[in-house]
Amino acid sequence: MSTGYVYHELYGWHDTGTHAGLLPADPRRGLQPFRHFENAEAKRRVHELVVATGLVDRLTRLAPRPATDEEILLVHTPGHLARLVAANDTGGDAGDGGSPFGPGALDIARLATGGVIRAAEAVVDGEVDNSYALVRPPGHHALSDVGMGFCMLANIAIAVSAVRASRGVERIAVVDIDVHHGNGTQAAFEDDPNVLTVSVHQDRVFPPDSGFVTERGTGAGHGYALNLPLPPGTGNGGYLEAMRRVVLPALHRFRPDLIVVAAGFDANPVDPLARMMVTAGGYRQIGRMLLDAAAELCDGRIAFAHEGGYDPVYVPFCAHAVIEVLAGVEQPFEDPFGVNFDNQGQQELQPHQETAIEAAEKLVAEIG
Ligand code: 6DK
Ligand code: ZN
Repeated sequence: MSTGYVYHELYGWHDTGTHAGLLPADPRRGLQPFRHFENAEAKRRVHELVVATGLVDRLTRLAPRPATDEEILLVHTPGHLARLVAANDTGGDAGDGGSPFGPGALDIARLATGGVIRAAEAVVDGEVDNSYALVRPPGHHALSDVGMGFCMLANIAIAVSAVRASRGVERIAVVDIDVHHGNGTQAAFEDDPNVLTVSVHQDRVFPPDSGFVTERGTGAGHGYALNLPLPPGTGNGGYLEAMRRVVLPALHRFRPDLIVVAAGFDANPVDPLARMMVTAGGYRQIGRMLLDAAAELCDGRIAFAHEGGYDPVYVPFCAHAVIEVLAGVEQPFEDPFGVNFDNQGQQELQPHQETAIEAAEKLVAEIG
């Protein structure tokens, strides 16, 4: 068993500046400078935990390389790339005013995308059994012609397109468990029946007007985009039921050659950007279910790419649990917060959560 692991110090150097929450700091409006929600801390501390517990010794380090123009243009328009190139000396914003970056950020974004490509290629080539790319900036909101939601380049969509082009992998399923809708990945493959995108997220958080269960892909891709918007407050019970009744059956019907996971950890109980309650123990079980599905469906070929997750204290335990599962660690490192978070009220499936799950469950049968 070997698990590929991508991390680069430069991921921590991507500078999102001083924002007052999600708005540019502005004393005239009472907006005090503060670090942007998407800062290095949570992700750097994931890496530090992976090193400090010794988990890193059980992983195969994979060095990322920058994604090329050719790879980026598999998903993005020349105009989008040109804008990022033009802003690379000065810094700028990826598109929505909430996705700032400093000088040289495109170089780091290329290394993040290249890291996800490396993680996927290593799995497809059989160099490793599975892989985890702990990258920054994130990617699942970036559209072909514009960045948004802290994302500059569509890391996963580009990696999926790259392994299809370079390795001839035909059918790829992307499972997005970030608490926000994976709108960018969905858009990239909207009309493509060979890429299944499944997104489980908190109902209408970001983008606030997408991720509805009625969004199912277009043209030949109809049925191959699946969305499960869950109500705020959903915990381990609701998420595991969503896995059992929607995500796993969808994967079994689709029969992918490779699974890519958009691993966001912002559905945790103390995240500043969402209102869910998935604990490290919950993430561990989700990771286990996805790994088992990969074993059954595609010789275990599964690559994880890190997305969101903003609490610097708790996110490391959530990601660490998933990486342990990938590496087949038998004696897991104990999540010290588990005793508190695992036993909070309404961790079990609630009726209104089940209603949301049923709506998506009905659509699974139509995946061919
Ligand atoms: N932005 C993510 O975790 C990113 O999915 C979440 C992005 C949430 C942005 C919320 C928001 C503004 C606000 C003001 C102006 C513009 C944009 F991509 C991931 F990192 F994974 O309201
Ligand atoms: Zn997110």
